[in-house]
Amino acid sequence: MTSPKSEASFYDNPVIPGFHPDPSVCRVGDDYYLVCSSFEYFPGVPIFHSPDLVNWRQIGNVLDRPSQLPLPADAMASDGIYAPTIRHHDGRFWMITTNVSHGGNFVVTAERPEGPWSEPVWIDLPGIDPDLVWDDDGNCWSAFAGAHGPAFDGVQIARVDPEAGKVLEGPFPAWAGTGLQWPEAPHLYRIGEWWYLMIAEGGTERGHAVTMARAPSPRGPWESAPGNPILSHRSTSHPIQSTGHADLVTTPDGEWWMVLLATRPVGYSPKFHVLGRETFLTPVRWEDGWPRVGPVRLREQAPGGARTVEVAPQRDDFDSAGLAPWWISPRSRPDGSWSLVERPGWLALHATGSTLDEPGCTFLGRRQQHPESRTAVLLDHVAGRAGLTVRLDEGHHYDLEVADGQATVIARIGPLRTSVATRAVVPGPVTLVITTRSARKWSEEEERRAGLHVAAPDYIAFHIGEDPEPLAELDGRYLSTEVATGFTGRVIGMYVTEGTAWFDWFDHGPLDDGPPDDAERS
Ligand code: 6LW
Repeated sequence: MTSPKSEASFYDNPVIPGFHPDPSVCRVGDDYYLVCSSFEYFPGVPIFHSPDLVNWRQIGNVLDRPSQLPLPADAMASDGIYAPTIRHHDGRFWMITTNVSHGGNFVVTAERPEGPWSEPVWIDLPGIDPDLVWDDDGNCWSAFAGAHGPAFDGVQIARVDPEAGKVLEGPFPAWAGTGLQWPEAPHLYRIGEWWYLMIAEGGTERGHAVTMARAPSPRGPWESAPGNPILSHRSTSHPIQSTGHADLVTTPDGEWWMVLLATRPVGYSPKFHVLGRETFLTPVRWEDGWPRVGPVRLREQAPGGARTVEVAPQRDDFDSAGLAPWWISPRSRPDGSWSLVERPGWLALHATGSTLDEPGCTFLGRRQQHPESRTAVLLDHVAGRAGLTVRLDEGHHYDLEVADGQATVIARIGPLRTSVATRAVVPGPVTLVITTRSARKWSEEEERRAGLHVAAPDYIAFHIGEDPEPLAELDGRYLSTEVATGFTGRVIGMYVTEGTAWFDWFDHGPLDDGPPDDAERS
């Protein structure tokens, strides 16, 4: 149910919060479609629809069959599917991306954006971040980030047949950027008399930048934009950082917009980010034949025609025939490890023998989408070991686990695994709650007694039922990309490592009670 539509004059960034990096967007008539990287998670390449570039709804996943997403059981965290490109041409949707764990670059197509998408057509292009664009003669060109190294550290271009997966010409070196490290994320656009090549360089962390060149043809010669980088927040104190990996789109009225990845670091020096790289939107204006962009703002003037709509409820009662598209699992979701029919209205998860510390554990989760969030589940289990966890990967997760009639908070940080707190609970259905909060500070009295300033810029609290007193509170820093490294972001989900567990509902949304003030806690 959404509220009556009203003209939105502003929108808030990120437009797709949570770990949704490397966005690529296209428009078909009045509708926009956007895809993101998904790495080791299955299903892969989430696809979103928007009527206005501001309000996005996930309509499925492009790679929703194991045959489209072969991932070795031991695929490393943050491997798998890197950056995708989505385009619409000749009445079809085209998506090209890279499976760095199996096979490399491939293309899938679909008549409708929600699918079904085709089986992969593998294409013998090296490198990552492949793009697709067609010229007026029907030739298809693909720019991609060449394998970094002495041969050519930059973007290459090839003329391809994406239907057959053939390389028809090239690849040949195109442009190596302005000299920053890691030239990647290329997108080619035919605009007026020019071919524009937009890339990211500087690396996907704080040095990230968007740069651009143009040429009379995809074969070059490439002229670097006089104002490069056309966008970067590097070396600024801006609350939005790592701006890069962008794609351009026009509205039906001819406005130019850019989607890009960026992060929202928290804390002090050094800052850290926990939601991964998120999808942001920013306006583009053209001056003297080159785009001018940024700075990217947390609140921005909306595109013409944007509407204010209610955010869809984030609670899942598991009373549908299938799983909602935002549910993801690392590497695979084996048949038999989950069911929505064994106990109508309940999700059943069956252990596979693996634990959260290794690939193969039965886990179903969704991206954490709010810096301050509350996630709750109702768990019923007769015997076994199950719970709710917030994870970055097998080496970095905090678990609220129920087994043998007790609830235990467990912290796994790299090689260290610690049971933090335990409390007996009544066997039978129990509500597990994980909240992520910011700016947990000691009281002045606590700081005075300890003689030092202490703060947890991001922390995670674990509650049983509606107990206001947490079973434990853990520092969120250890579940950040700066600690875990990698390309993903926090995912919060249900798991079982012994026996079977039933979950009646799962609710994830912004924390509505705000961070507890010290008075509540002292
Ligand atoms: C992606 C590359 C990058 O392929 O990191 O931010 C890789 N840039 O373009 C994974 O996201």
